[in-house]
Amino acid sequence: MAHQWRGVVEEYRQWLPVGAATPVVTLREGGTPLLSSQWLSRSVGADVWLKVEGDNPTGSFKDRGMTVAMSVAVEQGARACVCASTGNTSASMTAYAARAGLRPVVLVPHGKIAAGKMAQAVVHGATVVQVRGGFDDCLVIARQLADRYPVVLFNSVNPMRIEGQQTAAFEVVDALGDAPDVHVLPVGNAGNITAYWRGYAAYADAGMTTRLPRMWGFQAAGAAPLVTGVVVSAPDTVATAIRVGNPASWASAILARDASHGRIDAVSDAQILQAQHDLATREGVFVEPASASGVAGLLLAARQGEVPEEARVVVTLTGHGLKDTATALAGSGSVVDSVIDADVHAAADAAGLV
Ligand code: AN7
Repeated sequence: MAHQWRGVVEEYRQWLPVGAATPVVTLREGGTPLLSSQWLSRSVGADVWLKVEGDNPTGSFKDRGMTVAMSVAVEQGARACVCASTGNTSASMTAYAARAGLRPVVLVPHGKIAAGKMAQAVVHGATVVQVRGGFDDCLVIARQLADRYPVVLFNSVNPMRIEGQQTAAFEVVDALGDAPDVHVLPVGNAGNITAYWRGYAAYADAGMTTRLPRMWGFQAAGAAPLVTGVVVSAPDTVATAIRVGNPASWASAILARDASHGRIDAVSDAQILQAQHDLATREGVFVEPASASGVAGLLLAARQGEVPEEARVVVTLTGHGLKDTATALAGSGSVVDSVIDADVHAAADAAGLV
């Protein structure tokens, strides 16, 4: 039989805290494309690659951590799971919970998660609780529920999540033959920048790479506590996935930034939406707004003259554009350009071919 990618636990078992007896709960996540970007390479004067994490089973990078966290939770006898989420963690946790037979409970900020993500949690059978508040309020409650009731917490404060998310860094190195010079990604609750840094460090320690990348994280300007150094009490951005005012992995994100001689900066909503549009029209890659913030940040750094010439740069695109079509289509006016009778001449006319 032809080879099939086995999912990150089997592909990277030796690097992960799973044992021979751990029942592997997988949707064959990981193994995502690393695409060369001609557009960005030309724009910033470097060798730019896109790690397309929207191609994971539930449409975001969260699946990498979820397979490890769910497998370990099942091994330990968990019956129910809970998370706070801006949408992707809940989409992923509920899918893996369905596969494992656990009962999923999700806490989301009322009215502030994209419709596609909400649909995923509902369809996978979750109990969805909308909280009047933001993600940070949801996370406080999720922690308290896990402390007081028989339910396991699946946010990235669960260390198994970070363990699994390291595999994205492993895949980048396995594809390129070494670590890049710069790794760029969006930052919200700051679990992923933590995970990539640990992944690169683990590979470097084992002699799998000759260098460590600079970690460049980008937050949305209205939700940029790691840039300003203070908690944002009312974060706001069109990129709802990274609408976080008090990141759980604050300290480890700062560590990744400083140890790598990197940076964490902010990009505006307008820059995020422009980058989303450009990725879709120039590269054929449709990402959700949060996922475009790394690209917006790389372009910003290039305008500031801070992208090293000829550097090899990898940008993580964290989630799929189909999760939030409302935001993608807002501002594009009518969805269709014209409506005609079923007639080839009318079609040619409408298409501007005559
Ligand atoms: C598309 O789903 O936190 O800095 O609850 O969905 O590791 O938080 C999502 C985060 C970037 C930020 N891009 O990653 C959640 C959640 C997308 C995301 C991030 C998220 P972290």
